[in-house]
Amino acid sequence: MTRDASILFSPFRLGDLQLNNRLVMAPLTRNRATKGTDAPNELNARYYRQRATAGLIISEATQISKQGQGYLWTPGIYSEAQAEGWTKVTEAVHQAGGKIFIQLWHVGRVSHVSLQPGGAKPVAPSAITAKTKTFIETGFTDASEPRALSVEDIAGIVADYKRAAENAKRAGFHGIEIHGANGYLIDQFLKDGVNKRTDHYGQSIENRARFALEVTDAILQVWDRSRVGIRLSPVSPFNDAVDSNPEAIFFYLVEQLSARNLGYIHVVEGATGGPRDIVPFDFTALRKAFAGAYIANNEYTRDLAIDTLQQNRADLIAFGKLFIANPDLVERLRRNAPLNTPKQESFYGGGSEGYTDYPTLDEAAQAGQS
Ligand code: 8OZ
Repeated sequence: MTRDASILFSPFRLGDLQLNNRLVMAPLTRNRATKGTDAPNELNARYYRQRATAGLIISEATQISKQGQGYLWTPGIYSEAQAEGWTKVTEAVHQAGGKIFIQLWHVGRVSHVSLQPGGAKPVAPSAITAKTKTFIETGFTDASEPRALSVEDIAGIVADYKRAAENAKRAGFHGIEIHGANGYLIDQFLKDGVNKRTDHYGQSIENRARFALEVTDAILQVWDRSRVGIRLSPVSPFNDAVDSNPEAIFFYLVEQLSARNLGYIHVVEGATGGPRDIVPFDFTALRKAFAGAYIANNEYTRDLAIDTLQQNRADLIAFGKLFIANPDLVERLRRNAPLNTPKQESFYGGGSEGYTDYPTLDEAAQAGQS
């Protein structure tokens, strides 16, 4: 098949929502919320507005509760100040003609006592410490030992998701993405390397998927099904979350989500931010098992995005690092123009540098002339 870039810029209908193109801004942790309140601010609004030509923006991961936080200065959506801060962001994106979903996040065991309410232990399906790092006042540090959740605790967290979903509606988002990927709480329940529970949340596939589906169902009480998606990373070992048989658990989960007519699944294909072929997994079959839209992610290039859409292996393609470095990524891909290089050292924390100062093509051309 001849490669034809026009498919990248064709509109897509996600339920009743018309997306202007097939290019999604992936959720990206940037650690630049307001210190003290973890509320989004004007700088964050500017950053998202700059990227509003994406067909859909997924917000950075946003904690549903203080307990759900695992890194410093990530935004929340559980307080009034946070909901007001997000309203500034959504208004900026709407004014620029964009669409934005919020990614709802509970980190589970990927946290540190210094970030937890009252210095408590982080929570997890089982009391097993994650071999991973988190980010606190003194820099990167080992995740703390967690405590295992009780059944009552789990019900409380599901209620926190629902309240966060209500707050997100008031804050003007177009929809919700549930963060079910990358070794955070939902993924910790799904994967048998982490979940060692012996109650009805552990062992069998149905039991390990229960928490993900309870969270989904709570959010579907607040939002129309076409406005809700979930991000999954079936084979990613990120944050020390692995499963002995990813196809079994993830096909079951996706069939259950399909039966609920969820709007989309957003799949990290391979190791998060790393090799796409780390473990054999039939992502095309996963897509076929799901009735809604499929957003593909992980190390996509322009060519791979075109090929994947042309071969009908995805509906939408999410770009992470390329959207950090290129506010006008859509225009650059349209013109097949050179891309700015992402600066890793300014990904997490800081101010406008490496955040809102990446030039557009037009800005770069003007700077070149002067
Ligand atoms: C990088 C640093 C901190 C958090 C994810 C939310 O991987 C994250 C994250 C990524 O989903």
